[in-house]
Amino acid sequence: MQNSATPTHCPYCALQCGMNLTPVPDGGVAVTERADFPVNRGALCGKGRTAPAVLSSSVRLTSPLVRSGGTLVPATWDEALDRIAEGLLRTRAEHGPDACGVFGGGGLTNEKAYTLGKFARVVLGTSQIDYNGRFCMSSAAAGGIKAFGLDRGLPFPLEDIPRTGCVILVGSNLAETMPPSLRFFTELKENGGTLIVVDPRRTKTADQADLHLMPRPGTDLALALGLLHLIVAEGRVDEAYVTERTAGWEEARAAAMAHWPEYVERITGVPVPQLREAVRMFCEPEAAMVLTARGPEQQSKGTDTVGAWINLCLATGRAGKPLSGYGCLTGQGNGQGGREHGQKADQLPGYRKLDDPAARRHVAEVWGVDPDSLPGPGRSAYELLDALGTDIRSLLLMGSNPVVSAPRAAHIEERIKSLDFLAVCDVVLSETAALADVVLPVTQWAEETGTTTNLEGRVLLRRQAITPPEGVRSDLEVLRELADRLGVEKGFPTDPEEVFEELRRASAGGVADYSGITYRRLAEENGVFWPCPAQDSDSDAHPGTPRLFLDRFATDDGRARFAPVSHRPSAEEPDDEYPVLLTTGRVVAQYQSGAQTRRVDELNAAAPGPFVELHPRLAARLGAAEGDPVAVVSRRGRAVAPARITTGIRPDTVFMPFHWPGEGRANTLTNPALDPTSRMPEFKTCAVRVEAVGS
Ligand SMILES: Nc1nc2c(c(=O)[nH]1)N[C@H]1C(S)=C(S)[C@@H](COP(=O)(O)OP(=O)(O)OC[C@H]3O[C@@H](n4cnc5c(=O)[nH]c(N)nc54)[C@H](O)[C@@H]3O)O[C@H]1N2
Ligand SMILES: Nc1nc2c(c(=O)[nH]1)N[C@H]1C(S)=C(S)[C@@H](COP(=O)(O)OP(=O)(O)OC[C@H]3O[C@@H](n4cnc5c(=O)[nH]c(N)nc54)[C@H](O)[C@@H]3O)O[C@H]1N2
Ligand code: SF4
Ligand SMILES: [Mo]
Repeated sequence: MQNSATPTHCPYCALQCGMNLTPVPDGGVAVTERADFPVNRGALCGKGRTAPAVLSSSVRLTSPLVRSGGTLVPATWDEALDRIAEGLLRTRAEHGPDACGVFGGGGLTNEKAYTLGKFARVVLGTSQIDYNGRFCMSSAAAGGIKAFGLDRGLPFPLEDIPRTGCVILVGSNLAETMPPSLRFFTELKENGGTLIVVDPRRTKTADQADLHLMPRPGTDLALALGLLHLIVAEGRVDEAYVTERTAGWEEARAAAMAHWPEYVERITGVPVPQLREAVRMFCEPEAAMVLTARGPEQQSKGTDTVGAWINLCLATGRAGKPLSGYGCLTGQGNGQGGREHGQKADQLPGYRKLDDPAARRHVAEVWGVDPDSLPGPGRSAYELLDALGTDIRSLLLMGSNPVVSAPRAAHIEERIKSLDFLAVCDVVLSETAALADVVLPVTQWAEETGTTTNLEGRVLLRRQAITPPEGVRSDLEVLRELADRLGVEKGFPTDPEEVFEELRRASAGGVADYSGITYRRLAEENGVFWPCPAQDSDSDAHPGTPRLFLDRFATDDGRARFAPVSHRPSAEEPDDEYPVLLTTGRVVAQYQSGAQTRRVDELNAAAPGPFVELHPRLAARLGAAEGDPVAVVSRRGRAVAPARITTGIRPDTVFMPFHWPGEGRANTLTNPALDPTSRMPEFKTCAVRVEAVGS
């Protein structure tokens, strides 16, 4: 490969920080600064900085593995691919195409996500495909589509944040989950703007806030309704904007008026004076933003909750205007693009709907198949995992580690074990790969080229910087080989640019239109925002769309829709048996299920294992001291981890990060209650009891 630095992007989160990869004498690469990418301007978190460690052969898979006599043993690529083809063909012959499941990931490049969706529909003929993004931002996507007619995480670039007047950051701990982005918020404050953070914990992010609201987990819907009530009561509604650019205000207004501040204080625990202060800070400046992340979204009422926060923006005229708006901070490396090109149960490329006849015709033509041959929508991620071993007998999994990351994980682990056949493509032997019948070792990030779409909707080119180790192949090569073996010899190119060219055509005219984007443009322009439709000639190329909705929303009539929502309790509220609320999330040094970051020494030293964060009052009741093991018990199971005692959490709440398997696995406890629209599980709220261990 090249000897000089290759400009590319981080393999982990949705910021997709720019970095250079420079070859080092022993054959690997080092991460060096790349200052020209506006999102991070050279800054990186520890995960990005240490990402090359996961390229090393010492931690990764370099040979296919097949199960033989109960253990995984090395095999040739042909043996392994033949076994997968046999497994899938047998399931299809015995139980029909819908007994073959496919599970993808929001970390996969656009090219991989697109090809995986096409593989499921065209080669397997199954409707049963979904992906881990369902566990991530699906409630914000559903809320955004309802309100604006379109889901793009941020409708503006991050660089707009420092110039607005106030940001309400709801359930985001971006100081730990997207550290370089904190700069935009410190610049906001330097410019005289204010930051409100809504989080039941006093996080590193909340430390930066001018006002920190600390609601009980699962009560953001009521909180937003209470703020809207005050906005109406204090005469702060932008009536002209509401009339001109929105629909549904009367119903939303009536719902908010039923949530008077004292009632909201009782539900949320946030004192009325703080509600009033938040309204003042949000309404006084010219422009303001609301940004949500997983805190309010990973709830069984996540979609309605997002709707309630959008209502605040609409009532005050803070959407579809410069420096104002609602945005969702999407999480995974390709969390945005991964939800646009067809690995989602109900979706075709270009953010088209699988049940829309025109969309089916368009995509079927690009794919060269009969529209009637395309299956309909399938099950959502949790429902799909829950059907393993019963309706779904074989699974092909690419880019997720559900044994650690799925809700009610002990049950899902059992479902996975009950499959007739499991094939996993991964770079490392994850906890889920360890259960597979066949594991295929794939190339990653620095070893292959591909595009991702970051949380701003900016499509980016990740360039190959090094030659992959011997023995691994790309996900695209895997899908091509399997398609061949399943009798589909055409339509599965392995060159990412060729796949992207097809994706452009498949997305043309769709909501997420990439047809005007080329690899050449991505390289030259440092990313292009979608929608970017193709134009007749290069000279009038579409510039891309950094800012959405300035003239109209993407609804049929161009108006945004208020959400007619009311408070409702979480699926599980505390009771005598389970009196405490558990919420879950992340720490800065580990990523997701930890499959990659738990293999990096520097990150393990910083975050060696799980813990239970609890308030001193709760710790005193248990007789637990700092570092003592405590057990957290829910209706799903029991987890044990050391106590971490802090006054920075509500006394009625405990917090566990979810990055580890084993005894301290947070997802042993979590509740798979699903949001009725987005099918998002309630990762952020369940009832537990906390016990001292060994006393
Ligand atoms: N270090 C690191 N960074 C990451 C990731 C990682 O695993 N590790 N993952 C990436 C991905 S995929 C994602 S989705 C993002 C997630 O990014 P974030 O959403 O910032 O991460 P979380 O820690 O899951 O949740 C954020 C906060 O929500 C709070 N919270 C819990 N319950 C509630 C509630 O009911 N209401 C409110 N308002 N807040 C609540 C938690 O206390 C937590 O501080 O991070 C991305 N970046
Ligand atoms: N309790 C609780 N649980 C949660 C959450 C929470 O807040 N609380 N958050 C949820 C959220 S937001 C998310 S996004 C999920 C994420 O959870 P997971 O879906 O488990 O995500 P990762 O751990 O990133 O798993 C990605 C896997 O794919 C592999 N991989 C990386 N790159 C590639 C590639 O290019 N090709 C292939 N084939 N494999 C690759 C990695 O090695 C890893 O094993 O967890 C969810 N689970
Ligand atoms: S913030 Fe996200 S994209 Fe940036 S270096 Fe860290 S993990 Fe990578
Ligand atoms: Mo996520």
